[in-house]
Amino acid sequence: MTEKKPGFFQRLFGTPPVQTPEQSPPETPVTPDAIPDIPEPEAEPPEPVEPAEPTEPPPAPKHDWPPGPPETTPDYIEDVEDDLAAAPQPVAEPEQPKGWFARLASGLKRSSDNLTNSITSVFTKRKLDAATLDELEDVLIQADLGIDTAMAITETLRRDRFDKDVSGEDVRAVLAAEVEKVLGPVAEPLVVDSSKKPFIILMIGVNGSGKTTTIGKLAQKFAAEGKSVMLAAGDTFRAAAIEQLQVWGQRTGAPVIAKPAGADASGLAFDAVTRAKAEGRDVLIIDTAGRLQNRDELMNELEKIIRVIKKVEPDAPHATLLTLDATTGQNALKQVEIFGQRAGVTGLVMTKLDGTARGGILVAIAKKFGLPVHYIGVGEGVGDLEPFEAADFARAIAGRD
Ligand SMILES: Nc1nc2c(ncn2[C@@H]2O[C@H](COP(=O)(O)OP(=O)(O)OP(=O)(O)O)[C@@H](O)[C@H]2O)c(=O)[nH]1
Ligand SMILES: [Mg+2]
Repeated sequence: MTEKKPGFFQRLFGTPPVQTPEQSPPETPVTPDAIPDIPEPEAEPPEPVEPAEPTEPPPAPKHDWPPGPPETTPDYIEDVEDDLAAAPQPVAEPEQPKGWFARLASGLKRSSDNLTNSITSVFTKRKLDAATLDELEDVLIQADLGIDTAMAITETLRRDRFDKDVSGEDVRAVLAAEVEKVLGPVAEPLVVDSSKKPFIILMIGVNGSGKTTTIGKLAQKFAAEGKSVMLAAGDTFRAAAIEQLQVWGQRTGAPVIAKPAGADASGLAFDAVTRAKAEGRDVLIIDTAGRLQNRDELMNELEKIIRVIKKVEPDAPHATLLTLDATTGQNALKQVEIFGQRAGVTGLVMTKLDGTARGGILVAIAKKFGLPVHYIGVGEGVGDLEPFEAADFARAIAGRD
C-alpha cells in the first residue's frame, strides 16, 4: 500500500478538531472555500471495481440548503465554538501511523486531558472527603459523562476510599471501570443478517454529522467482506450530496442509485429498494439529507421515506443508523431522543472522535438510551471507522494507556 493517510496524525493529534463549525456546521452552510467543489475529487480518476484503500475521502459537498426558514445557530454549535476558542492550539507533531488504540487515544486526548488534568488538580495530596467528592462530581459532569455516571464514580470512591489518600491515578482507574461498565452493554457489532436480501441500512442524522462519509466507509468494509453493496443517494436536495455519494460508490465499487437533485427522496428510496432486491444485493445503504431533529417538516419527510421503504420490504429498514458528531456535546442527547422517536433508530455511529474534547457524551448517551453503538469514526479516510469497543474507549478517555 502506498503511504497511509498523509497528514492523518497531524489531523488527529496535532491540530484542533478537523470539523470546525465553519467547515460543516450541522445547520449552517459550509463555506465555499472551506471545502473543495465536487466533482473534482483529488487526482484519482474514478476506478470502477478496485476498492484498494483510497487514501483520501471524497470532498464533502457545498451545502445548498433546501428552502425553509433560516435557522438560528443551535446551542451546541455555540458550545463547540466556545470549546474551540478556549482550546489551546496544540503544536503539530509529525507522527508515524499507529495502532488502533493509539489512534483512539490520540483522538480522545483532548477529552481525556481535560478530564485527567481536572482530576489531578482535585486530588493533589488530598484525603478523600465530601468536598473533594463534590468537586470531582462537577468535573465529571462538565466532561459530559452525565450525572448518573458521575455519581456512580463518586459513590464508588466514597464507599471504598473515604478518608483515605487517593491519587489521580486511583480515580482514573475507577473512572475507566465505571465508563466501561456503562459502555460494555451497548458495544454491539452491526450484524448484517444474510437472510435479508438486501439488508437495508438507512443512515440518518443532523447536517454534517458524517452520514455520507460513514456510508462510504461501511461500503468499503462490506465490499472487503465479499458482500455486494448498493448505495442510494437519498439526499436529493443537493447535487453535490449526490455526487459525493457517487464518488464513494466509484471508490468502493458499489453502484449508486441516484436521481437528479430535487427529486422526491422517498421515491428514490423506493426505486433503490426495488432495484437492490431485483439484483439480489446483499446490502443496500440509503443516504438521507441532514436534518435538525426539531425541523418537523423534515422529520415528517424522514418518516415518509421509511413508510415507502416498508411498502417494498415490510421489515425494513433492517438497521436505522444515527450518526452523531462527537464534537456536538449535549445536543447529541436530544438528537438520539427525537430521531429515536421519529425514525426508530436501531444503532449509533459516533463520528469525529479524532480530536474532540467532548467524547464523554457517548457515556451519557449510552446510559440514557442503551442503544447499540456499532462504530466510531476517527478520521475522514475510508479506513477510519472502527467497531466500537467499550474497554478501549474507557481506557482512552480515562487517559490510561
Ligand atoms: N475528522 C473527521 N471528520 C469526519 C469524520 N466523519 C466525517 N467527517 C467529515 O465531516 C464532514 C461532513 O461529513 P459528511 O459525511 O458529508 O456528513 P453528512 O452527515 O453526510 O452531511 P450532510 O449530508 O451535509 O448532512 C466531511 O468533511 C467529512 O469528511 C470523522 O470521523 N472524523
Ligand atoms: Mg451527506
